[in-house]
Amino acid sequence: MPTDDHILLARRHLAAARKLTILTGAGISADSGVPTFRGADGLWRNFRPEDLATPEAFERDPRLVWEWYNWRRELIATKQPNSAHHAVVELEQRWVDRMWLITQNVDGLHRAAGSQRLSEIHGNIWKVRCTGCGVVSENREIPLPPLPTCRLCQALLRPHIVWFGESLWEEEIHRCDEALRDCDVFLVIGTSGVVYPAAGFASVAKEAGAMVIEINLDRTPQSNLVDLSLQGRAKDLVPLLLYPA
Ligand code: BJW
Ligand code: ZN
Repeated sequence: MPTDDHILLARRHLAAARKLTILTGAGISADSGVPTFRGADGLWRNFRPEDLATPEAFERDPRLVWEWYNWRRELIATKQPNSAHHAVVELEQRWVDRMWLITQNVDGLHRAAGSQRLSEIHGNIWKVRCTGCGVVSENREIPLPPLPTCRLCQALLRPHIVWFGESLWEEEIHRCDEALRDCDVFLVIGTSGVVYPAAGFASVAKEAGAMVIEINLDRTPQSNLVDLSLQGRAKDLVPLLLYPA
C-alpha cells in the first residue's frame, strides 16, 4: 500500500485540477473477477493473441474466435462493477464536463457503473459489427450462434472490438487526444502500459503539462515516467481519492 503522504499528495493534485482525464485497463476490472490479459492468470497465458485477437485469426477460423468471445461474454455477464468503477463515476459527477474517461476495457463495466463521458477505445464486447454492411448493434445474447449473421444482409457478424493490427476509430482517438492535451491531472488505473496507442498516452499528457498519477498492483514500464505511482488494488485506492485533500 502507498503511504498516507502519497495518497494525500494525489488528493491535493486532484483537488487543484480543473480538468481530469482517466485511463483504465484490465486491472480495474480484475477486482470484479474479470481476467486481465498479461497477469499470472491472464488471458494471454492460455490463449495466443494471434489465434484470437487479430483480423487474420477471424478470417482463418471465425468459429474459434466466436467460441472465445461467447466464453468471455458468459463470464463477464456474471460480473458487477466494483468500488473503483463507482469511484470513477463519482469523479465524473464532481468534475461534470471537465472529466473524460478513456478505457481500454471491452467489458462494459464502466457504463454499467454509470460512467457517461467515456471513450471505449478498444470497443465493447456487448456490441457486434456486420462484416458486410458495417452496421454496429448492441447484442447481449448468450451464447450467440457459433457463426452469427446480420439480420439486414446475412453477412457474418464480428465482435465490435479493435484487434491487434487494426486502427482505432479516428473520432475516438481525436477525442482522447484533446482530453490528454488539455488535462491538469492524468490518472492511469490498472493497465500494463504496453499496448499502443494507449501506452503512449501518459507521455502525451505529461508533455502537455499534466501531473500523471498511476494506480497499479505492480510497477509498470510507465512507473518511471509518471509523477506519482501508487501501488495497490484499484478497488482500495481509487475510492481513497474521493476524500478531501
Ligand atoms: C491491477 C489489479 C488491481 C491487476 N488493481 N491494478 C511496436 C511498437 C508500437 C506499436 C506496435 C508495435 N507492434 C505492434 C504494434 C501495434 C499494437 C501494439 O501495441 N502491440 C504491442 C503489444 C507492442 N497495437 C495495435 O495493433 C493497436 N492498433 C494500432 O496501433 O493501430 C495502428 C497500427 C497498426 C499496426 C501496426 C502499427 C500501428 C490495436 C490494439 C488493440 C488491442 N486489443 C486488445 C485485445 C482485444 C481483444 C479483446 O479484448 O477481446 O485489447 S489487446 C489487450 O491488451 C486488450 C487490452 O485492452 C489491452 C491492454 O491491456 P491492459 O488493459 O493493460 O491489461 P494487462 O493485462 O496487460 O494489464 C493489467 C494491469 O493491471 C497490470 O499492470 C496489472 O499489474 C494491473 N492489475 N490487477 C490495480 N486489482
Ligand atoms: Zn449486414
